[in-house]
Amino acid sequence: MPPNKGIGFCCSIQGLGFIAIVLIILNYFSWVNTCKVLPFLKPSTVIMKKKLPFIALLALLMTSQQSLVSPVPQTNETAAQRSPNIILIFMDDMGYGDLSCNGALDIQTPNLDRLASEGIRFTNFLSSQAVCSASRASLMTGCYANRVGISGALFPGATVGLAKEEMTIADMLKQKNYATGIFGKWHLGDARQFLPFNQGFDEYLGLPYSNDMWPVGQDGAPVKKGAFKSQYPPLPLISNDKPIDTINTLEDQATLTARLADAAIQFIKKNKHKPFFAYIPNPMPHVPINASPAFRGKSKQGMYGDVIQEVDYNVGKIMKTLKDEGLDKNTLIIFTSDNGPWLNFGNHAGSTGGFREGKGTSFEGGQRVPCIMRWKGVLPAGIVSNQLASTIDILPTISALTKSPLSEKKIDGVDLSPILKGDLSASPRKTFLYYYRRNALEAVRMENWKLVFQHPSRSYEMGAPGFNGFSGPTPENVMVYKALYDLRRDPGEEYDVKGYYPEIVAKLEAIAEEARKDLGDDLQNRKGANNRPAGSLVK
Ligand SMILES: [Ca+2]
Repeated sequence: MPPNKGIGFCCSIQGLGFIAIVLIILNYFSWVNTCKVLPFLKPSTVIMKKKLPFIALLALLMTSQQSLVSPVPQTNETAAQRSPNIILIFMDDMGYGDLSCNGALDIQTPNLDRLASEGIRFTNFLSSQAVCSASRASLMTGCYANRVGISGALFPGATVGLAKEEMTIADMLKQKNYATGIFGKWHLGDARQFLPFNQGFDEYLGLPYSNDMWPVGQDGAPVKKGAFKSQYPPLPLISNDKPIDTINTLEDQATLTARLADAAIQFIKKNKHKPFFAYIPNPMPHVPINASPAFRGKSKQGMYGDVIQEVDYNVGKIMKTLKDEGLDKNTLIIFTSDNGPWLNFGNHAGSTGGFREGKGTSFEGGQRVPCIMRWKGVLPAGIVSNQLASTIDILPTISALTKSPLSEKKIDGVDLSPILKGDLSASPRKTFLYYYRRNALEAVRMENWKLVFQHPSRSYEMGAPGFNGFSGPTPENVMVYKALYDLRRDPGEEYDVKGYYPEIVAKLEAIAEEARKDLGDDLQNRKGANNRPAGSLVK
């Protein structure tokens, strides 16, 4: 029984008793007063004894009528009417093409495929920025990351973090008394004041930043003194506000996926009687990757495939827990990724599914990510949405589904509910801004059109990637020139058609100009009017 149902029941009993007593007293005095006006009637004890049960019964009947119009739902509540539990699984560097249902070769993801077949799979879903901290700031706040002052990937000991004044999904759901837990990588500031317990989460088990921010080399051995990574402390595993363990070896890395999924499952079981929000930002498949021994050698795509298959297995465990606990029809599961694959790690990176470039770029390979949403019995099953949508839309969509008030501060996400109701022609998101680096507007999108502005970019196309955990070269300042791509015919962003569509270019330029006034643009040395500062340790 959900808690609000229990509260409603208790309230109506208390109200019933209270109103009955008031009515009995009022009726007694009214009887006495009537006797005074009509002296042939006598307020004798005998008459009152006969009258009281009748008055009490009348009072009870009246209060029963009262409870029928109570705003608290008492019976026949459907899953759609209750506040749904939310499970948000957020992968790290997983590519669009890493799921069987998105065309992966030699990686089997039967549980994620089943999740998709029982819900909605998005094909045009964008991470807000192709890098960890910026992407997570957006997911948590429903804002472009530059609006909330977060960019890039924060390093251990960062003096900034997500400002406490920003409303996270957890803060938002706390307004509706959700139990909130995070099981995975936070990466929005590792100083105590920026940790999840200061951002609306009741429980936290996980890493404060990326799993490669440790004093260990790409060969898996501790780095020598003076090497770049020797500045990093041992990688802590944090429980709530205290480190409880350190991740020192590749074998330790292999334990993360199962350990965090098991903690999430315990949280789900513990909170099955109340609405809960479980945020599971999996540290894998960000390098250094490793799978539990039971999964090694099981995929045909080497260690990377093994890691994805272990993630898939644990998603299946979470799905089974929901079914066993009777929570299936009252839980929305969202599965997506923070950015595209880190391609210079070669066979230890994922697949973009054919999109151009990868993580750390504003091309589609950096930002197009897998996304599945399932809420059994409420969302339509087995549909595919090709409409434009983004991780910044998750917060306002959860707000709409749970009737949780949004922040009073400006946000950028839109409510995807029309799509979730099965209207495949609904397109709540018309445009998208591809900001990257600190505050550079590298491209804008309107429907199928993407206008890329001239900017220096990372590129993976300059040489062969690395192998078996070792990285290849990634030049960061390869100049990209202004171009218009029609993603409908050219999803790989290969040929520029701006000469054919000057009116489309003009519309996209106008969208960019509005964005520059609002949020600024480092490429044009423009300051925005509405950027908010990150939280800072420096006063
Ligand atoms: Ca990432």
